[in-house]
Amino acid sequence: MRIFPPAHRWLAGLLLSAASAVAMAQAVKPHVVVLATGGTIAGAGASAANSATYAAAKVPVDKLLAGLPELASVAKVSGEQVFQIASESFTNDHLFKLGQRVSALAKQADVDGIVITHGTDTLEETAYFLNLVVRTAKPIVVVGSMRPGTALSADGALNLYDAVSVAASKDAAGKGVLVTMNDEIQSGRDVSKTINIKTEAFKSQWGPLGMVVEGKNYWFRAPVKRHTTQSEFNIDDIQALPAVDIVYGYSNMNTTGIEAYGKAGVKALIHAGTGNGSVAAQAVESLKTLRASGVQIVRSARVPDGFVLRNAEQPDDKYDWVVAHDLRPQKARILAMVALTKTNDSKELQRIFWEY
Ligand code: DAS
Repeated sequence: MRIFPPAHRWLAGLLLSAASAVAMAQAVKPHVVVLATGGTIAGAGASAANSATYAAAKVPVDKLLAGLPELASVAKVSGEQVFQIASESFTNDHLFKLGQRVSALAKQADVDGIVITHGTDTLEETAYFLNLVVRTAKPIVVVGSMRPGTALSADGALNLYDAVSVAASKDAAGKGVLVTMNDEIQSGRDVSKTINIKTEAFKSQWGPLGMVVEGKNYWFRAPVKRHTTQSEFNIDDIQALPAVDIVYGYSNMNTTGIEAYGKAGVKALIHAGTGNGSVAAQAVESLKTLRASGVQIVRSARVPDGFVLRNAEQPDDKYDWVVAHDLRPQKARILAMVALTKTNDSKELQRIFWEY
């Protein structure tokens, strides 16, 4: 048997193990699918100085991914252009189609994680919807940006890199739908856009779940509300989303909006009340009439943080109303829509609002 001299033997061993390590790494890289829907992360401005004036939903997903070669070191990435819209224009139809695509991909054995690039305006609603109806423990990460990629100090590239990195991580599994913005990993349930022009726009009153820094996740808490695999809801069982709308409470409140939504045939009305979900005296009878006609009334609050106490500002038991707990009106609307696909019993709805 030919024996290599010691030095050559060591070098040959090193080269062989390095080559096999690279081959192994490439072969076992997680496969992350990026579903692009538009938004600022796909936006373009006239000049680098335009960090807030630009057109959203312009850059296609293949260009987004080509502009981020660093992704190759994190995962095997494939892209799909699901929509190309600004997210303020999302409809239930968009939500439904996206949910069906995410659910189908999550079932594929060759898909390890899913990223959705999305406008920031309604990102929180989509993230919560997917959190409720997609039955998978695989990481699903929704990501956007506050500045277009053409701007100075654009945030989209790092946000997208973080999203793919988290979606490729085994330790991100089973934590519900996640949102990566501004180095933070947020719960899709808890997070909202709280500032309309800063890169640190996305906050949760309960804090982020963790941070992602240079492709490594640092976790500090885990969700306690039901989600994904623990959910009783499944996009595969839902045929359509019912009409649920929101009325806003304010000084000099009137009943025009409440009555108009009643005539329009909503199945539930979210009341974004002042303070702890307070309802103006002049609006109570209209809401009671709507309830009596079979419409569910859900008391949320226009005040962003805290949670609405049942039977505090209003006799919810007596009026047979539901409280939205800590959910902001736009999130309460998502949960009410999903819940109504299963039940129209107000006590069941209240259970669902406690649990999700
Ligand atoms: N119009 C916003 C949207 O598409 C742009 C953005 O911030 O993503 O949600």
